[in-house]
Amino acid sequence: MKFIRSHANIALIKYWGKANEQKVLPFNSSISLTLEAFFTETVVLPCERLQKDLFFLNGKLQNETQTEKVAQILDGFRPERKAPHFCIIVSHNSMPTAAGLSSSSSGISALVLAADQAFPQKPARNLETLTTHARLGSGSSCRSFYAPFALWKEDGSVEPLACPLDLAMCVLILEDQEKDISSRLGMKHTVETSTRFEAFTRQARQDALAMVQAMQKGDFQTMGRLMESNTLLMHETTRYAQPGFSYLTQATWDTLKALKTLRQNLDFQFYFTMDAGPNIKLLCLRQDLERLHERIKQHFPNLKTVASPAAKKPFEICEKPLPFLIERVPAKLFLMGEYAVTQAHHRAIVLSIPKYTTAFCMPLKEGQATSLSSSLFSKEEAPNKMALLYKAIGFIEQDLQKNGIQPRPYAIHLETELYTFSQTGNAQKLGLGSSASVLVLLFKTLWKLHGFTLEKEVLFKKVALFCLKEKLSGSYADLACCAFEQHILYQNFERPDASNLNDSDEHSFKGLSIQPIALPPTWQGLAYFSQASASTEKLLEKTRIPQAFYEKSEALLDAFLKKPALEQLEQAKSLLQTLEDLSERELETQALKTICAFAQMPHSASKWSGAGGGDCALIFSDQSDEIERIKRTCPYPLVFEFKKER
Ligand code: 2P0
Repeated sequence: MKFIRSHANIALIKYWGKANEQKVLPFNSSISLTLEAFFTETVVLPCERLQKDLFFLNGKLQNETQTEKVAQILDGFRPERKAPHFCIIVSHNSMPTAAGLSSSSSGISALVLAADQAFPQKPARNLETLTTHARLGSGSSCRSFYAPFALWKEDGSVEPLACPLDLAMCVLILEDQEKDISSRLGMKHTVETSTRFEAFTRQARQDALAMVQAMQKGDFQTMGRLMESNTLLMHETTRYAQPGFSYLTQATWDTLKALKTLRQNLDFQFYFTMDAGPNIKLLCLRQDLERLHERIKQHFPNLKTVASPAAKKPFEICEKPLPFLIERVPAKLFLMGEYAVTQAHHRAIVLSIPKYTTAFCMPLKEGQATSLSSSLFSKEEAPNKMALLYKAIGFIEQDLQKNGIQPRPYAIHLETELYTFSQTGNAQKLGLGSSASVLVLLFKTLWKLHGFTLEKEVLFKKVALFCLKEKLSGSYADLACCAFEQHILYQNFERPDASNLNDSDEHSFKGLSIQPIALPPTWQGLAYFSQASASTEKLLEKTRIPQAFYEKSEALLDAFLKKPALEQLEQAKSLLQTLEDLSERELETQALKTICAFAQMPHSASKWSGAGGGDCALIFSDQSDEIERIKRTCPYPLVFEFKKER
């Protein structure tokens, strides 16, 4: 995977205040030095299965506010902020974030370059366009497009600056915590209220001109002095804001004092500057960097320090493996045998539907906390469903340990196509087996993360054992279909004694049989969503199913396996209808009836799939024109189309 590495820049002459907030145009030109050791590496990965952007910074999934900032920048590059243009954004900083170490300059420039790479344009965007995008995200980031020196002018343009000197910086990290007042807010407050702001701008404009001249001449002393007076003036503006504030702390002032003493005793020069944080950056000639760093470490043994030469190039592409696992599991619909299959030794045919639940999983470093997030569930069901997933995670980790594998931390995010989302963002299940999909997916992904691709049957058994332990009802045919990822003939197993279960123990799955199966090659089909969700569990609680039902179901299955015919679907539907009286529930809802009525044609057949009372209805035909006619006229949402095999 191609990551963009972009370097942070430190201002020698500061940008402090926007003359035009919307366009992010500065009051005065600023000048910067781009640093080799301070960088951000970023990749933007458009992912068609995502329903929102996922932003991982230093291995942590970021919250909505942080993600929104990134999303706004991506909006400048992608066709639309909707599927299939949502992205995974993975970013790492080499330095602490938002601590006045200019992480935003490298962060935003890397993001802009990575977004440009993810959504290329013809003809390619030029540097001016890219720096404009960057500037809107963070003013200073537009200077990171040049190295070692950049000039950002009042009209918004950015250009490289010439200087014969080879420079470097030594950074003294007094605090690496995020600052209380962001530069953006601090700057705005200063512009609006500081009595010293105008004086600063006037002086900074002159400083910028003088700096360019000193740089051209290679006059290091003048450059250093200009840099120091400029930073002191900038920090003075904040103290004269109303209310006043300062990014500098007592530790900054104490360290500066000690540095001034130190520099009197050295036979080489260095100069200081500070940005929107208490940390101090020392500018020196490249040839003096190591000695300066040594002296600083001796003098301030308790401080964290980083020495960095100036960057030669502003950004580069680095090839790295994507620290990410993307796994998916398809959905299912019952073709026949539902209900009967809830009994051991009875069978059902379950169709695999290529609508996916997807896991995005990022391995983390030892000591980082595992996290689970998902946009899968409706608000009402989320707490229960998430609790079940956490239990599953516990179960999987125990199982890993039992197998001699130490579980590692990770951040996992789950997305699904098995829900529709209303305008209000509320989720509605499509009745395609989302609960089964998500469980199978979790097991599949977490084992993969630890280096193991589970065989389909092993995967099924592991998930089934967890479900047995949690006393989850049902036949588990849905789990099998999701694990096998193909149409299956499933035969249910005798429920074992839950106290002693083992996935390699045949006794735990007595009677189980899972066989892949194909639909007749001439069949075409449509699956429609009735726009209501149903629950088999509730139905089963109430209904005593007569023996004859099981026998008829098995006979139908045998007939289908011997010689499939469309009318068998109608027969399967009639059989389900017999449960309606027994269950005292409306199984064939008006919506299911309406959908099925579209199949009243010579070469078509229909049935509802699963519990009844909602979910989906299936229509099959061996005539394309009938299928086309139904497709044109049926007003319900089509969730999937089964194409004829060629
Ligand atoms: C600079 N700073 O020139 C100055 C000196 C901090 C102090 O540019 O509002 O994150 O996003 O344009 O670029 C930091 O401010 O601010 C900054 P926005 P940004 O490096």
